[in-house]
Amino acid sequence: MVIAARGAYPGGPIWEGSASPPTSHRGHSGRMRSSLTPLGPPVSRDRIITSFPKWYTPDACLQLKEHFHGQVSSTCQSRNTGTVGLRLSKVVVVGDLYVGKTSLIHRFCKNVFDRDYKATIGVDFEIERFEIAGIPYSLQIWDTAGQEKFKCIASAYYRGAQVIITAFDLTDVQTLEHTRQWLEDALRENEPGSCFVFLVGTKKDLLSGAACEQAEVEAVRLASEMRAEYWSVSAKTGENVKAFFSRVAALAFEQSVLQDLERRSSAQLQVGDGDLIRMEESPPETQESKTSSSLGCC
Ligand SMILES: Nc1nc2c(ncn2[C@@H]2O[C@H](COP(=O)(O)OP(=O)(O)O)[C@@H](O)[C@H]2O)c(=O)[nH]1
Ligand SMILES: [Mg+2]
Repeated sequence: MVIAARGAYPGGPIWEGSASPPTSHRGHSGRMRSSLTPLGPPVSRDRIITSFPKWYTPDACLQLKEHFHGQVSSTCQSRNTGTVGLRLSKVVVVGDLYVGKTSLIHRFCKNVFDRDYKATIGVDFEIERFEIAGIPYSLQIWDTAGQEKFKCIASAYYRGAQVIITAFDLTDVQTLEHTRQWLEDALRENEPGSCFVFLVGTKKDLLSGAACEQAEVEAVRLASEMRAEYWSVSAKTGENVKAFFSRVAALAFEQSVLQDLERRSSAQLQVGDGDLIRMEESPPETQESKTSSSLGCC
């Protein structure tokens, strides 16, 4: 598999991790252009998130909070989210062939379910723009290129992911058993503890309510072991698809804002430390002038 990468576009968004945009992007040039421009067209109404989206089941969820972190809310209100609005957060979708990964992405991004959709050829991603708590935010959702057939995906696919979605077919228990291995492969390419993990059971429409509940028991147990949040969805009917991706976006957004705040405060601390050392070394009468000149540099 070849992932074409030419690095960040000048003036474009900041690419999280080592994820770089492919140079040619099949069929999405219009979408790319708008998402690369911070002042692009307004996001569609159903991509506007104002309150924290809820989990699917409290038995396997990443957090039970119903509101944005207080610090995140106030940062968003004061529009002080730094570079968060310019970033693309990388989301990778993994799982066995035919579990419905491409269908899930297509349902969310294009609101279609195409039964005859051909197996994915070549690496592909979709960019979905959101507005969360008043701040623009984009997910870059990567689909595999059919390499999952060989149980081997190039490491560049996983690298720099903020979110890992492991998908399995609710009607095929073997695909659930394989999710642990997919997750291991994806985590190996990322910093420990840096990714949100989701376990998603697909094709919910093929099961009765009772059969779905039964399949979910084992899936929820495994999700807890994997420290993943569990969701059952149907790309065919669209059930839970939007709610699921809204949850992904909100969790990733909140983490991005908090990380940005942390980065900025530690940068300020470093500046402060430097001043402190200089102040100790300086004779008392020059302290003030040194402090103001060093702050002026920054
Ligand atoms: N009934 C049903 N079929 C689905 C659903 N999602 C995918 N499929 C079908 O499952 C097959 C594999 O889907 P695809 O998205 O190509 O799987 P991928 O290989 O994981 O990307 C296709 O025939 C899809 O039409 C779903 O939610 N419900
Ligand atoms: Mg596919």
